[in-house]
Amino acid sequence: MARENVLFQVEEEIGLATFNRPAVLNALDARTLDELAEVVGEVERGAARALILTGAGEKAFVAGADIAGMAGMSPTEARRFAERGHAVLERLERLPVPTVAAVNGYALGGGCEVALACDLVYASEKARFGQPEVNLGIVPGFGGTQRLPRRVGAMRALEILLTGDSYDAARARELGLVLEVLPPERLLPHVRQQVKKILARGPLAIAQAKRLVHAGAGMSLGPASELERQGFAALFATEDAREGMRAFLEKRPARFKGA
Ligand code: CO8
Repeated sequence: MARENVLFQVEEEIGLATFNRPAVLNALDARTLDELAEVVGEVERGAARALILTGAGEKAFVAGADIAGMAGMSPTEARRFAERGHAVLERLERLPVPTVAAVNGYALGGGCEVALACDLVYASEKARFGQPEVNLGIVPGFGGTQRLPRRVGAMRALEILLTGDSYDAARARELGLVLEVLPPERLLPHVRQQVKKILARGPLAIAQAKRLVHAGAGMSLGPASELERQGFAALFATEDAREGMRAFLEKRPARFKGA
């Protein structure tokens, strides 16, 4: 079946995935999660050197899981739905290339959880963030109770999760959910600019930095530091590390090959 709910295009090696159900503010149903998994699969197979995620339409990035689809679920069906969401967001998080959420509007519930699974989050002035699940009598099921405290700290996460409040972009930045807030028309150009800057660096080093941050987050400091020592040493076997350091000493820009 052709993909409709998540559009995907690649320009200058940068993938752009657009959640595309504007009539329901890009809410995530099972098909949308499957289409996102397909897009992540394409990037895993080398389709793009970075992935930007955004939402179609004026109003929303993703306004959450599809409540109409969830309303009649049994606990078993809810568990399967949560497993589907977790699986795709874990694959998104583990991509070796940088992932960036360009949050153009509502990022609520599952939408906020998608942003939390991205490496970097930029927002338009129109964005709103929140985990409103408690208003529905449920809790986040796509990683929000775990990634949110890791990103903003336990107390801030608990305030967000327990009140169900939503936060404008400026407040979301103060909370640590967002790096920068931009006028809507500047959001994607700015994100592309940031991505291009990253892509000019050594790709193996970028993949290693991502891997170390994510793998180390669940470990205690001792084993995590050992992981860093291994990752640091491993890069010294690459041509890119030789080239990067030689280029510095020769006062010229480095030419990385990803090898
Ligand atoms: N699911 C389904 N439909 C939605 C959703 C959603 N999450 N959000 C909006 N829509 C629909 C509306 O029903 C409406 O449809 P219609 O035009 O047919 O009435 C259309 O989108 C436009 O929305 P509104 O008219 O409500 O637009 P407003 O500008 O008035 O309000 C809001 C915008 C504030 C974003 C409002 O739509 C809203 O509160 N939406 C729900 C937000 C929410 O609660 N999100 C969290 C959902 S729960 C969740 O994400 C859990 C994730 C983990 C799941 C784990 C599985 C077990």
